[in-house]
Amino acid sequence: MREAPSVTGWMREARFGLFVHFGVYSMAARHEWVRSYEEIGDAEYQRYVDHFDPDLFDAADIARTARAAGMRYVVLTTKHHDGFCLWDSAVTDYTSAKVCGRDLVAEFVAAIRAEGLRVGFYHSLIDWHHPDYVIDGIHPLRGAPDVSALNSGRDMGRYRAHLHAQVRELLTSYGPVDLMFYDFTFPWKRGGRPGKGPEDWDSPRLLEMTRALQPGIVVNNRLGIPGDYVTPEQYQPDRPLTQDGVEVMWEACQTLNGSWGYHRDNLEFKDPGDVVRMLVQSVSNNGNMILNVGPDGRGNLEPRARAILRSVADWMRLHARAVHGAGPAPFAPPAHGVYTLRGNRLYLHLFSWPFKHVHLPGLAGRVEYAQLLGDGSEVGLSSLDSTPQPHAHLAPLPQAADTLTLTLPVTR
Ligand code: FHN
Repeated sequence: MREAPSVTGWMREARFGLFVHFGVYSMAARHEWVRSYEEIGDAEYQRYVDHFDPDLFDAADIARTARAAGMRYVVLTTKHHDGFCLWDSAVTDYTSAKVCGRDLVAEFVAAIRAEGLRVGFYHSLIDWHHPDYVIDGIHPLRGAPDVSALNSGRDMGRYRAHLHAQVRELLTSYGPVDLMFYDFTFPWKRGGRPGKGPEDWDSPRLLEMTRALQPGIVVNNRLGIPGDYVTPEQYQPDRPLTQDGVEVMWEACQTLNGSWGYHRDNLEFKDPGDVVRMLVQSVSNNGNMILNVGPDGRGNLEPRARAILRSVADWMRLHARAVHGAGPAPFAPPAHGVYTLRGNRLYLHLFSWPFKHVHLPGLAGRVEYAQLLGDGSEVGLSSLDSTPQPHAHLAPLPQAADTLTLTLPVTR
């Protein structure tokens, strides 16, 4: 795993990104894998394509929402597993440009750059629509005969050429691209599904082309060969991640409600406190978090997602300095929180408020000044002593995961 300079240069500074899963599956409004889960054939799936009209897809709105929430990069699904492309590809008509006259990738790139954010492309290596893709997701019409008959005459070599051609289009048509999120490689059989190995994509050549076309780009690890960062999926590492004893950059990718694509009837959303705790926990372990939104069937950011991002924005407006450019601290945090460190400022993110005082193991006498980050109010050092101060009583936390700023003496 190599750590390209661009990773330390901006990803560590950014710490927080927005993932956007949008496509014709958003109209099914029940999962981006709907075509596979419900074994929908091409002809039946065409109804979503034929009625695709993202009139409320507003990339500028997405960019503003991301920046307000403290997100410094945004990653858009250029094509998900169903093969439908959000850009004007020359190698297929299965695109938003052909269906509704809009190159949504072009709109996205312009808006994200205008907001001063970094551009990321998600690109699925899988393509259930392409006539030569044979690995999985080829579902006959319900009740149709033998699948192998469907696969006859398919040529993965032709599919690889198509895949590389589309990546070349994306990396040569929209100016500088900061991040590429390829998805996904899984070389082992699972649940009767065939594996997807790096040889299926010719990953080494695809990675070489990616870097040649976009020299500063950061690439994830889902080509099935080492990239610039690893991508824990919907879980939070509880320590910095290493490979062969070397620390690697990681980015936890998280959903708001367990679904990447818009899911109308899924009501189990994380609350803003969950998001904030996951974010600072990522940073405290030297990682990033990318949080997903799934615009609805018209391309609109649904109200439930907007409300959560607005609350996260309120928290980040007061606490961004404890996230952007921050990282792990060389101290063991107290049980009810995590530390992030930036310069000589140690940030203690308290997830629950201790009844009487805050234990700061190993910091007794080393804290020069302490304040609540949210309102800058001083916190008496006596409350922070590592020895219990029966009289010390800190004000109750105004909100979940508020943060004490403990300014350590500047090392002389
Ligand atoms: O199958 C996809 C899934 O739909 C989604 O795009 C996630 C995002 O990380 N990636 C794959 C599952 O790991």
